[in-house]
Amino acid sequence: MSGDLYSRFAQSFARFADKVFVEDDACNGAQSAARNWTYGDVEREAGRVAARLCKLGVAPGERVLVQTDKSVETLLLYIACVRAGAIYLPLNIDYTESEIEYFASDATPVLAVCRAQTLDLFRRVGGDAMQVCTLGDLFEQLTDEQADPVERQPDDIAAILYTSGTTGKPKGAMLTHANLVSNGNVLIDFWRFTPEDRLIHALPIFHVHGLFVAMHCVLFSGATMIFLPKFESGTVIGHMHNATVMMGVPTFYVRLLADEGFTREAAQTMRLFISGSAPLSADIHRAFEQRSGHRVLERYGMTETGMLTSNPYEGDRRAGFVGPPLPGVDLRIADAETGTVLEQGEVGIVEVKGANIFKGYWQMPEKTAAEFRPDGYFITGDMGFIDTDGSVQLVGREKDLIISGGLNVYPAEVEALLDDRPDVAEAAVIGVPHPDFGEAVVAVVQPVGDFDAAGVRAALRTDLAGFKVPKQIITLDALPRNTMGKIQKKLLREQYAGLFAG
Ligand code: MCA
Ligand code: AMP
Repeated sequence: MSGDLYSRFAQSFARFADKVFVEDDACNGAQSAARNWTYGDVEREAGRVAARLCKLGVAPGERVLVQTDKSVETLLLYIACVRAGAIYLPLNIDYTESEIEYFASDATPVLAVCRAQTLDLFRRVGGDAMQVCTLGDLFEQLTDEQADPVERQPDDIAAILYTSGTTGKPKGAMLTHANLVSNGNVLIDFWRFTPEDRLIHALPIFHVHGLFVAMHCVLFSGATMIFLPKFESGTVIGHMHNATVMMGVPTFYVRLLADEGFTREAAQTMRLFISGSAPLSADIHRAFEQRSGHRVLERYGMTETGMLTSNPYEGDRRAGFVGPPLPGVDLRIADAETGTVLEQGEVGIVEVKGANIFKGYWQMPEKTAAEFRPDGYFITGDMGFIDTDGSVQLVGREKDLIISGGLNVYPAEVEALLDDRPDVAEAAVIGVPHPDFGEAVVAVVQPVGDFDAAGVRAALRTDLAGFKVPKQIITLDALPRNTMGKIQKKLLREQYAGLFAG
């Protein structure tokens, strides 16, 4: 049997052909009507979409850029790309023209699939080199023709997902077929997925969490997913009596707790709640257990690596810990500067190795090399330690990164835009505790002349996705600096820690 991703999908298509794979929620928008999709339906449709991709000239190894709403059609497009041997490249629907322009020029896709409202934008951005069509048009052009699955090698790239960095432009993490197959197989085993499972899917499907962790767990195990357009606590609670598993970012758990409809009875049929992408506070972990009787299982991962650690399925799920490394993952703690491996209990940078670790950054060999140790360990940029029971606790990040509602914001990107403005002398962008998003983006600026914070936020929104725009801009006569002249972000974070409290 081939080790490529579609072959893994095909096992489920064959074994569970008549079983429901996706229960599409009615309100998924224009593309879909509410309906159930069996594994057989999905395989057939993916075959038709793959045939259309071939007609459009998408050859194995070519990139397909996708910025579309969450829908079953988007999911089918993903599966069809894998079937056609193409490289799937999903984008957050919140990305703006300048962001999309960069991804398109960097990844040089042969085809972009977008929403009707951004068709002109994509045509502008792509020029002659990239074909563009809307998801709706793509599906209208389908015929009964099926394309056979294209065999790929385990080391071939299945998807590229962009992640920003502390400096420079976003980097495209190349995820191979072997990366995705190995991680999916480990997870269904570790989290005990069976065909009887029914997963509430309320995450976006342009990130590793929603597309690979949640969706592959369902597809690999022959389970069913209740496919919701987005997280909305009332809707999720409404589906819970008929579900067994939910995966979410900590904000999902905060919002469930804020909803009085979330009770022990509501969660009665659930067997597992999984949290990741950002730290789940020990307080939320405890409050959730008190309310529902469930101990959330927290796990830790990255776009570049897939899932790395997980609290145990059976055994103690420790609040504030992300658990021991998953089977097949080698994890060590090292000194950030020297790379010396540290003893158990010592705090350092988390480094990892395993079949799930990505192939490198798209066309950035130097950046790739810089993030691996000579012995092949990938340097995550997360700081933590390993406890006596082997469980990992993350205590911070070496990288200057804010995680807001499970989405990464690199301060440098926002600071560069602010620093370019004539009404800003200098800016520091920091993350401060936020009751809903975990951390919120805040800008502290030294203004020049008249300064209109609301106007600046609106201007930033034209260049930045909404989640990156500072929730608040604070003005100061001068930014605090240390003796070396460096802005003291730590001091600012302490000073504004209570900004969103209460
Ligand atoms: C939306 N907004 C946000 C966020 N989301 N602001 C900060 N942080 C966010 N995460 C902005 C909107 O642009 C809008 O701005 C305003 O906040 C109101 O949005 P709201 O309606 O509250 O947001 P929402 O639509 O309810 O979304 C919040 C959310 C969503 C449900 C938490 O962001 C979400 O689904 N996050 C999950 C992301 C995820 O899947 N992360 C995994 C990546 P305005 O009003 O100004 O327009 S990490 C990963 O994949 C790794 C591998 C891992 O470990 O999992
Ligand atoms: P991304 O680049 O979007 O894949 O985000 C990966 C980063 O999310 C990791 O490097 C961590 O900093 C963070 N992360 C993921 N899961 C957790 C978790 N359970 N607790 C704390 N941080 C997490």
